Amino acid sequence: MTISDLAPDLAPAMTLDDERAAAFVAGVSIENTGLAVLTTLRSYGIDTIFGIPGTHNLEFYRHLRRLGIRAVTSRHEQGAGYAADGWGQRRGLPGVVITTSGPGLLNALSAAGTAYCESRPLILLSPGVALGDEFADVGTLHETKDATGAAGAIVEWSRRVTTAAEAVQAVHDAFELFRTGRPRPVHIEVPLDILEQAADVDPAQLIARPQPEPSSADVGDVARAAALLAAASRPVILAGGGAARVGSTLTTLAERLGAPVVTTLNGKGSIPESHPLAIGAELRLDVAREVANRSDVLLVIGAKIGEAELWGGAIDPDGTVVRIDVLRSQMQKNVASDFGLVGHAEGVVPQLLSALDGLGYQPAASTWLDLDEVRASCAVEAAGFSPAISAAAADIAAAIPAGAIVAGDSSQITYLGMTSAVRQDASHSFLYTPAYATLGYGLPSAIGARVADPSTPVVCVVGDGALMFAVQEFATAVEQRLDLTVVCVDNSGYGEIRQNEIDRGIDPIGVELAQPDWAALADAFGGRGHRVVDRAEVRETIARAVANPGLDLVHIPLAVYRDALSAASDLEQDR
Ligand SMILES: Cc1ncc(C[n+]2csc(CCOP(=O)(O)OP(=O)(O)O)c2C)c(N)n1
Ligand SMILES: [Mg+2]
Repeated sequence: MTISDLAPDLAPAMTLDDERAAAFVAGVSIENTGLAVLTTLRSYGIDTIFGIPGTHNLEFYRHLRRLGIRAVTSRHEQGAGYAADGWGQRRGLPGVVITTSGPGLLNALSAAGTAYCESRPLILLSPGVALGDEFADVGTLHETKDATGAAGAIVEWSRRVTTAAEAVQAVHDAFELFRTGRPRPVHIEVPLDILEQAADVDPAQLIARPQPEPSSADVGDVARAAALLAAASRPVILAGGGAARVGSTLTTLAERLGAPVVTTLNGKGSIPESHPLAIGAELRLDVAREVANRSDVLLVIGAKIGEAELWGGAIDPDGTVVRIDVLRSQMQKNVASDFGLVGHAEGVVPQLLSALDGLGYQPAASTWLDLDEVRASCAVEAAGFSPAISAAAADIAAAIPAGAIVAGDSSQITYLGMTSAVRQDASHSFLYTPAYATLGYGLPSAIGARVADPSTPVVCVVGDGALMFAVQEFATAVEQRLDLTVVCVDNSGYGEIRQNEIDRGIDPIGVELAQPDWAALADAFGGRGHRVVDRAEVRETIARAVANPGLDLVHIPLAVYRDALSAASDLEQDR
């Protein structure tokens, strides 16, 4: 971080680490609280914000250019929240959303709910009514009964500050939470009068505070866990979102133990899925759960293992369950554990490796079961849910370049198709919201990822229903000149819900939906639309769309895969 990052026009080449930094900030006049908050965010590395300007938040927007912060204007605040999520996952920083008061903030709350449920850091920054105007009910612009209370019901904490110093402190507290606790969203509300006032704050307070190293677990607990793992004959690792930043030591641990690794959907790619020990993000499949259930020691790393992972049944092995989590309160969540290691996975996994070395543990020569067979059985089981979706996903995955970021949504093409069909070798390269499952996530998260990481191809693969929840964000993608490919798998409506209705004996209602001319729609936004009329064209069309700069949309009517369906009942299910 250099001062020039903070204020490029003012001081080109100083680093924040030296004394001149303090001298520099001491000389900065902090025009208002908006500048104080944004300078603090900038010093933590935030160089992009997502949001929509409005009458009340302009004293945040005023300073963005000066601080070298890019403003990405979404076309609805929910999209800003999801773009911030995609950006944050790629950057390893919290995404930041700036909304206006009242409705702007409320529009972002589904994204905040997602961040809470999926344990992702996110900062919502909004103005609020002036001090003393709380609950006034006098009809001021955007007046909301209790905006902080509304946000507070969704996020980890929502703080209505009363001074500039409190606002700055809230930013520091947010980063401390993200680093030391379970990463979850926060909301900082700055009352309008405070936002506009000269900030009475020591400029030195605007500099990012040192971030603590990832926490490690109690050494005695680690030794005990290492002894259990060393003695295991059927070890298995189950890695969740909390393992996403462990890096290659997770693979090293798996190799050392000869342990197959299965991940949750948020943990997808935490071990490269091309690795011989990787089963994939397949917990919802009986075959993968059975591997976990046959283990004599199951090491669960940073995973809550929510309902989306356990469609098919429970994880309840006869052997010992050892669990690593940053919070002790998570140790019994959804899977009972015998032994907990409290600490960050990035800290504890290396500790386990050292402890195994300390025991003189001889690395396993091989793993204890045939993982080629397991992967093949997973593929058969996954295809059984819907042959048409599976066939489509296989074609789409084959056309996506290796290393691309794939964004999904709460559509069958994601959870019945792409989760299995696409194998990711890195964390945070499969953007999805498995637990909160909000429609409208895929497109904006893909936009945020591309803003954060312009050198990695991004392909968003979503259903027609999901895309319509966020279709206005095509404008954002075009305006930001992003190179992005969107694949819309169109089954003429809410296929999953239609099936749910049929399963409950309800004559389908509200689920068969008129479709726009999707390709023409992409053209209308300034992108390029591609129509697929035969399944033989799918791979080549997607490859062409990916190669083409700018926004491309490939429309695939699922009907072109009907020939992949073996029975009339399946055809009915998949339309
Ligand atoms: C915000 C929101 N509203 C409603 C739902 C309920 N829902 C879950 S799946 C689904 C259908 C999604 O349609 P599409 O993306 O086309 O996927 P398909 O089921 O057709 O594969 C709906 C309406 C939801 N998940 N999120
Ligand atoms: Mg659909």
